[in-house]
Amino acid sequence: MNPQPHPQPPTDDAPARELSSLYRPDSLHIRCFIYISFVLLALGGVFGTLQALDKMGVDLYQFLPGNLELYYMGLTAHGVVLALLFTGTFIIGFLSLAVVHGLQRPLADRGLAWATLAVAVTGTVALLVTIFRNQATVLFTFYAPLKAHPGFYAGLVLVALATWMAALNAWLTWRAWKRDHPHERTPLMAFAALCTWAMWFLASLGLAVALLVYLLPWSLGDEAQVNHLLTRALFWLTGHPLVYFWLLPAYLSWYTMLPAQVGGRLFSESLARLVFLLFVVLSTPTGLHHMYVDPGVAHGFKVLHGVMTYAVIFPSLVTAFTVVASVEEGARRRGGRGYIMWLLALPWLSNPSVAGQLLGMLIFAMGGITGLINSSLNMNLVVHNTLWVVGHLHTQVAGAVTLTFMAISYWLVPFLSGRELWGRKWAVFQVWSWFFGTAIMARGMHWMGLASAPRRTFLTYAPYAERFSEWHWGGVLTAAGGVILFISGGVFLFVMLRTIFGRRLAQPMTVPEAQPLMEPGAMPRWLDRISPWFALGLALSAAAWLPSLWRMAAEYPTMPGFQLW
Ligand code: HAS
Ligand code: CU
Repeated sequence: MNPQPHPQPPTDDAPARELSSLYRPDSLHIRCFIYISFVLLALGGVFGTLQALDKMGVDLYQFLPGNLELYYMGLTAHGVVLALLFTGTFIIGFLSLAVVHGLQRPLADRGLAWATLAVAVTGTVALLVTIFRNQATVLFTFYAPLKAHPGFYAGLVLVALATWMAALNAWLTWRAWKRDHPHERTPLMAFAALCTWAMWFLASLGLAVALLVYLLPWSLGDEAQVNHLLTRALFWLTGHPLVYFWLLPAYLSWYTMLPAQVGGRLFSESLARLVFLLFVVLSTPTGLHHMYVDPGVAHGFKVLHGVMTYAVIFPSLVTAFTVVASVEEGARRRGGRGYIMWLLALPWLSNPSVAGQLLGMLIFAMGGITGLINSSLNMNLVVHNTLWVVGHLHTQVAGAVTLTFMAISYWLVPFLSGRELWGRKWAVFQVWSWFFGTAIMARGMHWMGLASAPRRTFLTYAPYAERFSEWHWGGVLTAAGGVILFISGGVFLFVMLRTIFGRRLAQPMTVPEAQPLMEPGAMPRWLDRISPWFALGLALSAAAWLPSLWRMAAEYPTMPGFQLW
């Protein structure tokens, strides 16, 4: 494999094909998704700060009016709005752009694209209304037998449907492209987006069954009882791969965009494709690692899912190698030298889009290690249901994923809106403060979790809390990190607002797109096909889940629902 000559000199703002009329048909609805995601980020973030302060014994809820004073309602809002809605809306917008740019054609069905937006907004409104009317304080995992208003489950159905509609549009666009280019390989950026959609479609079948067959009819009163173990398992069938649905768009950026942004090339396109395909196969047969301590789940299946979880770590380890190698190549082209000192040649302080993604990767490596600990069957017994898990999830989804989404926004919003990025220095401050805020908050949470502090608990008024003096400094760090994140999130939204309503760009921008270092022709054909891998993923998931689900459905007792609020 010969390295290809690199046509352009290294720059911070990556070169790419310039075809602005290409994006015009889809630009508005993509922008709608991205801007809605920002509003949701602001809404969900406020509750996060209040929760972080509670860990230090500070209760700001008491000053809020109406239902907003309710901790567990706020916790539900925080999880649903950030983990499900902010991520979902940003991802639909961003993956749509990746498909359009990757295939160099507008989305196949513009009507479907607008219908996707309408369905997503309707679902979001249904969720927000039921949560804020305090009719759905069931947290973002909505475990039965906690019973929410039917509008809550209907909202979830609509949001899931919107993701399927976006996936369908991506697939229709690819099919039309394939008709015109029967012998060409799918360009990597589009391929990565399509793999993400394929993985998510397979994964979300569990959620669809849980909602449509069990939870919605039960909340409507058609069924008096619910099988809570079965619906919880169905939730985790989707719930674990859901985290990869958040992660893979970040990977898409790290693989196909970031190398160009640092003036380098993608180390290996074959490895990149293999990573995305392995996520299609391995993401779904893993979710019982969230139920290691649950009774009623056969031990052998817990072990199997544990082993499969270790298998799905492999593509992330490959990513650590491939992406860092690509970034290193860029750094060396910028004059970086030495084994480690090349890192200094990266634009840590001048390019917020690059710095944010690099910092996201750094924090992701830390969260990956805590993920390894969680997935070990016996270690999990120590950390399950403690604040440790909350520390882990914040390094991953608040750290790696959200920071990467913010970093992407620093070029994406100017690109889509045709406006100059306002306040580059503020943006640099923002990504660094988000990094430190997440790291400090997660440090506090891990610390408290190891000292047995429970998750999902209003600790300020927990009568036992004051007996645990080891929680004190962990709580202070958690609160301090939460406040830093609040400030950083505010700066992000301010920069975005000033950008959206700011000065027009002097020159049109382009989408950063990394060229491969190795000859693309050397890539084997089997790395260009998704359907055999999808079939393998389906078979593995069926083997890993169906016997357990069958037993739960047949043998586990059902019970009526209740409301704790
Ligand atoms: Fe997790 C719980 C295991 C990844 C999110 N996880 C959660 C929950 C969430 C979540 C939200 O096995 C809580 C759910 C709830 O409410 O109950 N997780 C794992 C494992 C991985 C993992 C093994 N999680 C994620 C990702 C998330 C996420 C990604 C969101 C985006 N997780 C668990 C388990 C539980 C769990 C158990 C249940 C715990 C319990 O008891 O409840 C792996 O996929 C992680 C692999 C990642 C790596 C890191 C690779 C590093 C890279 C960066 C390279 C950069 C470097 C720096 C080295 C191995 C790719 C170079 C620097 C430069 C600047 C150049
Ligand atoms: Cu998981």
